[in-house]
Amino acid sequence: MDLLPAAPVTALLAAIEDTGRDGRRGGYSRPVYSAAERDLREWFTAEASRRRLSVETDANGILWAWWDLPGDGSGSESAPERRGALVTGSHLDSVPGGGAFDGPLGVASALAAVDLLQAREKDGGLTRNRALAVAVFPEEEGSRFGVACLGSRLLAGAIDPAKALSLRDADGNTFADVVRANGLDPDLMGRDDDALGRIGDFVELHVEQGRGLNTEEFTDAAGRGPAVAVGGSILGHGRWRFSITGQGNHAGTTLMTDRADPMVAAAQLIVAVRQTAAAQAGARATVGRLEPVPGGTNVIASRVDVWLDVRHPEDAVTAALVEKIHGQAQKIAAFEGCTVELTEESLSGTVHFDAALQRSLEQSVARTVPGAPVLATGAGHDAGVLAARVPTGMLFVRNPSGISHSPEEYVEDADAEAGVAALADALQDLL
Ligand code: HGY
Ligand code: MN
Ligand code: MN
Repeated sequence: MDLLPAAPVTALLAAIEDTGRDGRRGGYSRPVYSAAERDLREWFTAEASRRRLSVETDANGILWAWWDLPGDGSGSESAPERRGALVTGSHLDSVPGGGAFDGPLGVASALAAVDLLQAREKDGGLTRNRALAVAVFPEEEGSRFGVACLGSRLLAGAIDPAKALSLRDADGNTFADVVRANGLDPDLMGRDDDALGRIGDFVELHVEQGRGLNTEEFTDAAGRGPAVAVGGSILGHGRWRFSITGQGNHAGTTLMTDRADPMVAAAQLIVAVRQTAAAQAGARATVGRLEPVPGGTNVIASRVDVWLDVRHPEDAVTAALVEKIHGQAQKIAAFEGCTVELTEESLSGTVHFDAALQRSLEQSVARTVPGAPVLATGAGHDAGVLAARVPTGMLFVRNPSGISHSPEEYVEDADAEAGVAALADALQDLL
């Protein structure tokens, strides 16, 4: 079998660097099932097929590219054995105006690692005892339908399919309508024990999204941190929506004393969120999205929706923070003559990765990146959702900017290649 020359991961990423560019926000906007994300799925399917992986889409819209074990040569090939396979991969959807690496780096690195492993197998340097799959999970960011890791939650049974199917995007399209328009059957969505049974271990490589690898603890004299880290845990996180209702009115004819302005309440709430989180060690709370209705310059809004993202290592503290912020919102709303309603949109507890898998990753990665640290991440990942069902682990690749969910997210070529080498070694040891 003539193998592909090992594609540098930077070349794989270069092929999609113009897909889903956002001229207004900068960076990339690749919502799930948008034209841009569909183009990325096609890119992935073509690259996987070039590597002779067999690509399938499951009932939840997850892509699986299978590198099956060689047949027994009898020609009577029964269905390939895939139970307990080794799975790697990530996501292709992005936040609005996101960076080039959050998601695609893990997918491209998995393809590049397959190149290395296929070459090692051809040279007799790799014996495989189980199948390998590269998976792509839809709606990891929850940017279109509001729930993070929607695809892996459906697979793992971590969300009621009926709730998922009723989620709506900003244009009012339901998830059910959108998946149907993309060739899926909404009635088949939900926990998939057959698919879960095919995951023996899941290893996700991802760009480091904070300053974890750039702190003095890890950087050398030149200020360079290690190229790769092993994931230790994922910070618990949730999303809530505050709907503040006031009295919509005319900006010119309504005296200041006659107003019940939800925008003013929202402004006070945002400041209260920052103060409450800053007073709680280890907490992070963000309002990154606010939608006034109707949203006219000369209109006092009738309603303002405010989305809150709260994260903390202890789930009980996250819950207490949200409760406190809810109390503040109610006081602020009453003072402004408004009412407020709180809705929880998604919630994930703090996850500690499988200890045995983490140890295996540490040993493998040490061959490429001696002294690679174990890192807790503040970002959510499909590996965090799947951890409830199968052993999962993560590798992080150095991001010198320490910035993510922004066009400034960055990975140096040498570090990206080190990530592929580390992933290939980790997968080889697990195969
Ligand atoms: O929100 C997160 O932490 C992840 O990027 N979805
Ligand atoms: Mn991500
Ligand atoms: Mn992200």
